[in-house]
Parts: sequence; C-alpha cells; structure tokens
Amino acid sequence: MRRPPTGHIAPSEITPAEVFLSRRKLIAGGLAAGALAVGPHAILTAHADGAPVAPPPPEFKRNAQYSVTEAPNSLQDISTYNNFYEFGTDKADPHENAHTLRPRPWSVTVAGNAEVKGTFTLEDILKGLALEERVYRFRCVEAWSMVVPWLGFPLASLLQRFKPTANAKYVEFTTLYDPRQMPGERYAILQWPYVEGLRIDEAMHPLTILAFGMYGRVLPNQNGAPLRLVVPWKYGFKGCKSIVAIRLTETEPPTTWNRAAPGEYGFYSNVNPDVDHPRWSQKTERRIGEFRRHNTLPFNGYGDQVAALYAGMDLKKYY
Ligand SMILES: Nc1nc2c(c(=O)[nH]1)N[C@H]1C(S)=C(S)[C@@H](COP(=O)(O)O)O[C@H]1N2
Ligand SMILES: [Mo]
Repeated sequence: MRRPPTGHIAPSEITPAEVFLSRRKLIAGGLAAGALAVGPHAILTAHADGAPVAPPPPEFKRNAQYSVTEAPNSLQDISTYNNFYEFGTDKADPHENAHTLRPRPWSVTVAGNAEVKGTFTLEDILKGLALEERVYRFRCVEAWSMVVPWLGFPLASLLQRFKPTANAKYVEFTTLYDPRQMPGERYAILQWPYVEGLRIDEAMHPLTILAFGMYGRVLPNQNGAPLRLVVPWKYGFKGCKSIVAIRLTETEPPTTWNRAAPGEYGFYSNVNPDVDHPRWSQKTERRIGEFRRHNTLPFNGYGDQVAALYAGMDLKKYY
C-alpha cells in the first residue's frame, strides 16, 4: 500500500544520482538537460515515508568488504538530524535551511605539495571514479550514532591523481565560504570557513571516502552536498562538508573544532571509549531511532583495520 509521504524532504534534495550522472552523459552528447526533467512525483514515491528506498542502481555496487551488516538508519533520520553549523546549530536547522546551498555547478581547488594542482569541476573530479555504496557506522562526538549507506569513492583514488610530493604529510579540507548560501557564516559561532585535516596515511587509508551520495542518490544539501569527507573510525566532525578545497601540507593543518576548544577536540579525534570528553562520557552512544544505548567501540569498531596507523602513539595524549 502506498501512503502519502509524511516527511519534509523536498524533491530537490533527492535527485537520484543516476539522473545527475546520466544528465552529464547527455550534456556531453549534446542533448538538452531539460529533456531529462523528472517529475517530483516520481522521485517522492521512491522515498515515501522516508523508508529505505529501492536498491541502488546497478552501476553502484555495494562494497561488502567495507560495509557493516547493521541496518542503516532511515533516509529520514539521516537527512533531518544533522550538524552543519553553516545552517544553524539545532539538529533540525540544516534540513530546514540548507536549500540556499547551490551544490551545482561546483568546483574543488587542489593546492599545496602536489604535482598536479588547479581547480576542477565536480564532473572532472568524478570522472573515471567508480562509485561504491559503503554502509558505515557514524559516531558523533556528542555520543549519538547512526548507520549510513554512503555512495562515494576512496579519497586515495582521487589524491593519487594529483601526485602528492614527498612533502605532503597532511591533507586539509575546506568547506565553502559564502554567507549568502550559508547564512550561519554571518555569525561568529565558529571560525569560518570550516576546515578539517588528516594525516596523509589516514587520508590514503581505503576506509576513507569522499561521499557524493547516500541511499543511491546524490547527497541532500544538509548532509554536505555535493562532496563531503567520511572517516568512519573518527568522530563525525572530521567529516568536512561541501568541500571546495583540498590542500596537501607539510605541517598539521589547523582544524575548526580544535581551534574553537583545544581541550575538548584534538586533531586525531579517533573514536575512543576510554577518553571521555571533558563534559561527558564517550563509553556509550545513543543510536538514533533506537532506545537502547550501544557500547562505543575503539575506533568505532574499525580497529582491526586502522589501529596499526597509530602504533606506538599515546592516544590519550593524541586524542
Ligand atoms: N562544514 C561543516 N562540516 C561539518 C559540520 C559543520 O558544522 N560544518 N559538522 C560536523 C559534525 S559535528 C558532524 S557529527 C557531521 C554530521 O554529518 P551529518 O549531518 O551528515 O550526519 O558533520 C561534520 N561536518
Ligand atoms: Mo558531531
């Protein structure tokens, strides 16, 4: 039985990824983009009630090796309970306000210690990259968690194209700065633009992805369209949204939350139940949509795959 959609997800937020991608093909082939207009009705019925949608289209294979088997949160949960301070500090604000972001056309500037640098369109970035679905655990430093079926590609496969030099020890990511599109940037709640960083080996790790979509569709604006970082063994704030610049640096880049509160948020931000936040415990987490709390796992459950990156490091000091 089909029920009317109860969510508030605007059709513009859920352009099917296949429509975006095939539109590119058509434009390349000289056809008008308008020929592919998809009615809001067709899109909404696919997401009625915010329930998990149809399986991803065949060109996006799920990467089982890098996916957890836990049930994903609903699209409704993932797209209405957000942190994106550029659109307000309440969890519901980004969903309500992020319609002012224009994720297309978009470009990303690559700079720093790399042989190949410059400004690339989103289409250039995506060209030749195989999109994969990866179901990852997501743990916010505020002690809530979700399971998200991202659609993306390993960051390493993109970085390799830019041929990082031997001096590229870290990677810095920067969010768009445009107060007209991101009204929260008019207020000094954080130092804008939002910046985050990884050590180069963390950036090159096969679990680190740039996400372009979720649930087989392009990202809703509030989740960081059109391209955002996802590092599943770290707290969610490492996942810089709406990225416009990637810089390969020799020294550890400053990061937004570390600048705002250095005693609370470190550069590494690895999920660690044994290092409490100064104001709350990190031992357990509330899975959004459930009542029972889960125990938080070291490295968010990805320890087998990533603990070696930190061999010999005191993770209480480098939190
Ligand atoms: N530019 C930017 N990126 C950001 C944030 C932000 O406020 N601005 N919030 C971070 C935090 S604290 C979290 S938990 C995740 C939330 O991602 P989600 O809304 O897709 O769940 O985004 C991270 N990336
Ligand atoms: Mo977060």
